[in-house]
Amino acid sequence: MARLWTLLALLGAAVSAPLECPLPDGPDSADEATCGLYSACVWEQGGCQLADRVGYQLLEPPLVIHTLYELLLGRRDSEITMFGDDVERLTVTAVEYDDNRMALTYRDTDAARYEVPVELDVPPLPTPPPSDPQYAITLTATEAGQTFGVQSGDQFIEATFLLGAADLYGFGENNHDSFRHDLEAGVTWPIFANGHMPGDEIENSYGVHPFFLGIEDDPGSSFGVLILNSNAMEYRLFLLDGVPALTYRTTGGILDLYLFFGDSPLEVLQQYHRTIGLPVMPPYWGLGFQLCRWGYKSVQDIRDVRQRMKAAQIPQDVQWADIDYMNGSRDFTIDPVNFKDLPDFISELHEEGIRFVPIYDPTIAADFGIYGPADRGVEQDVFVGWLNSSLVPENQCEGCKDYIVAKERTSAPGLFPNFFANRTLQWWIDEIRRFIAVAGGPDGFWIDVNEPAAINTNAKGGLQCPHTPLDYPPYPTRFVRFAFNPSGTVADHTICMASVHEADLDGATTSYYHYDVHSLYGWSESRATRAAVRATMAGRRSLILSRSTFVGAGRWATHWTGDNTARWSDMKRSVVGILEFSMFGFPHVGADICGFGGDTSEHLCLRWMQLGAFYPFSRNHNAIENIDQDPAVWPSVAAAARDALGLRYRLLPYLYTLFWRASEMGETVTRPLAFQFPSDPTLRGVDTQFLWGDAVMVAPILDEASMTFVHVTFPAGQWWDLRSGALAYDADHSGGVLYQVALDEMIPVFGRGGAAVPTQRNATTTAASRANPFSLAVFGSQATGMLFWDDGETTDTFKDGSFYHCLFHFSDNTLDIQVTHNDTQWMPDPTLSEISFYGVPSEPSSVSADGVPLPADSVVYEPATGLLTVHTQLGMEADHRVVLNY
Ligand code: MIG
Repeated sequence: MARLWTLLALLGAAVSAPLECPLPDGPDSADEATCGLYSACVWEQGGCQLADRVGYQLLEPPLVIHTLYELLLGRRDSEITMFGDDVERLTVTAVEYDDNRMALTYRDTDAARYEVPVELDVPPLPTPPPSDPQYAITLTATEAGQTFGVQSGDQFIEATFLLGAADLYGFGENNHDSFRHDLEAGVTWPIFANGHMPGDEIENSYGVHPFFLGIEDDPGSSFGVLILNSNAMEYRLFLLDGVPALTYRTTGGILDLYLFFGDSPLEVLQQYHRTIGLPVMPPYWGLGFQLCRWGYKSVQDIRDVRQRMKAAQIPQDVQWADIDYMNGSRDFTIDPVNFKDLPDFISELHEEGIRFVPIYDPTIAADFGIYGPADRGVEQDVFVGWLNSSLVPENQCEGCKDYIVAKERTSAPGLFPNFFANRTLQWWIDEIRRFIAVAGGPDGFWIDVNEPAAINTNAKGGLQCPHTPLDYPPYPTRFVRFAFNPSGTVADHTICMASVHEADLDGATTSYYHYDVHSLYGWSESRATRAAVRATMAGRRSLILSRSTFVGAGRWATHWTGDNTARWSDMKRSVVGILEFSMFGFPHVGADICGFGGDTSEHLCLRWMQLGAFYPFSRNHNAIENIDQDPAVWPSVAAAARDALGLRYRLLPYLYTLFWRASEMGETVTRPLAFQFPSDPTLRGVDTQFLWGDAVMVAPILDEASMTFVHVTFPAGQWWDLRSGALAYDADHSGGVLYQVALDEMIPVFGRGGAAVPTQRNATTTAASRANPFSLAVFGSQATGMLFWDDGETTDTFKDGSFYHCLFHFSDNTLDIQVTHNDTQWMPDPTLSEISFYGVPSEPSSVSADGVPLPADSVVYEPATGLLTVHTQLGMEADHRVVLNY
């Protein structure tokens, strides 16, 4: 049965509660005089509110052509306005794509406007009628004269929607304190790519993801909404007369909504990920532990750290290098003194089976004559330019032409590659190829500060943006009012909005104002860098880590949550960030373990290493001024890291299989309890624990006040403690258990009854662990699971069929291993050498494999826990049956 989900374009008359007028200086600036400046606002009951007659009304009866609905709207009262330049007529279209997806778009009927150049994977029109739609479009507005509370001016659009759910998640990138939105608090959050380090403020962060999800009811019926817009925007989720509502404001483009409906939050996310582009499959080594810091003084300095990691036997797969390795912070250069032997070091790492990933900033130093990338860039005209030459400042650097120039870290002023142009793409690929030739090949690319960041814009000593409406829009959003926007402008910490990107990537030639595509800078650089990987790395997956992201960039890049601080509160918030990015289609995501800014402490770092061992992207990273915090620094942290990363490395075959499912089917890897168990409303607010897939649950310690205990919430079912092998919880309802966890103990991690989880003996690199035989953990009396396995390195293995896949099924004391695909020419056939059955009530008289009883000493039963361990030698190229005989 189709569920009714109500998305109401606010009907002025239908809602009795007043809506706040969007005063440019914020609601706190409201006084009668200010309010009186806007004919769209009225001063009532001590507040500045939108007048009743704001909005649009239906001009003609709606047009319905099969799956397409079209409504023509006109302004309700053309005498009143907020900021002028109102769009006179709006065409609203609703399109039914299929059973789970529809779109709702508001366009200016009479003029083309900027639309986000990110292509979504939706069926071409006309679509056939959905057979079993999970939604219903009801046209209540059949009468001419019906009003719509959308305001649309040239640089300001506002709409308020009533939502059919109070459990709402998503929207970013913001540093939310909780995963579920607090509608009572009803905070207005800005969204716009911004390079400021996230703090405790209400601020917009690095990336832009105007996507949110609501869980409607107890069974878990859910919806998702993407508002495909890239201009500076803000949103407020709140209660309007007791009804969950969203007020959305943006400073340009159009209102372009994509709606997703499903029986569960996970189904909705799957629809969303399929639509925006499935996430990239990381290389296997990308799931290993990674170490970085800003402030390595030399190659020898990194070698020393590497030595102490080895001595402490802490797993490590990737060594990173920050801007320290560069000569004068210039991309594609190597410090000729302290990092002279970087190429040798990269080969040393490779010999050990360890990968190397260096950083790149987008800013290209204007050091003409001594710096090839800048010379070639100018020659090929690859940089972002001013809107027109009259805006070029008088002190423009020599040779900088009409390009926009701003300072980031480089000694010389910087130019900004325009990644929307094909010529820039060619130049970028060429520079990367040259660097690989010199350095001997980084394995991945860390593309930093691509909001893009610049220092002191519109403040003393920085780039000054001209007073045009692009840099000074009438409603600049809440962004300009947060404490760390010192200039109080939209271009704070970036380049001017009045600059231009020529674009010819997808054939059509056009040009975009930076104003419109600012938040796509990281997206476009991620795309260009992925193209460079394809062009230079011969079929290897590589790894691209991007700070700024936009809808769909998960197709190309991994994300980390940026410059956190070494505080317990930041560690706790990191779980929210990871859950949000897995909603946004970035399953490979992590936070800087032990904290980036500020000195960490032994205990914080210990608990953070344990949590971080379960970040999908697991990297310890630190800022330049701070004490060393690699896990080998303290014996206690080293021990904790060995244990936690040991478990991570054992679980990697399972984690890797989840990544395969994410990249092929749009599933999530890290999940909140609420999304996996949506029929239990008591789990909706849990954001201090998370799941890997549906089988493994991590309960980290996140508070200093409870440094040695954790209160674990268990969803209904059976859960086994992976540390002891004992049954931890068994009930048909959710519940809580308090765990004491001494500082030298591992945080609790659980396996879910019903799951069969492939594992592998751990080692200190994935190169080594991948060569070990497999194991299997079977939880409970009935369980299912699967393994996906390939060379871990080559692109498109699934598409090309060069992979291994099998299914595990356990019931009636019988485990079946069924091979579904086996093209393993690229590696020796995998072997299964150990099976752990959790929760076996009594010792079997014998265990047989393929009908042959195993020797008694291959079977170990622990009566105290019910854990039965079976040692086998099963070649995984063939099907097998293992039976517990009684
Ligand atoms: O202006 O490259 O978020 O991870 O260590 C700071 C130095 C630039 C910001 C990144 C951080 C990195 C730092 N970068």
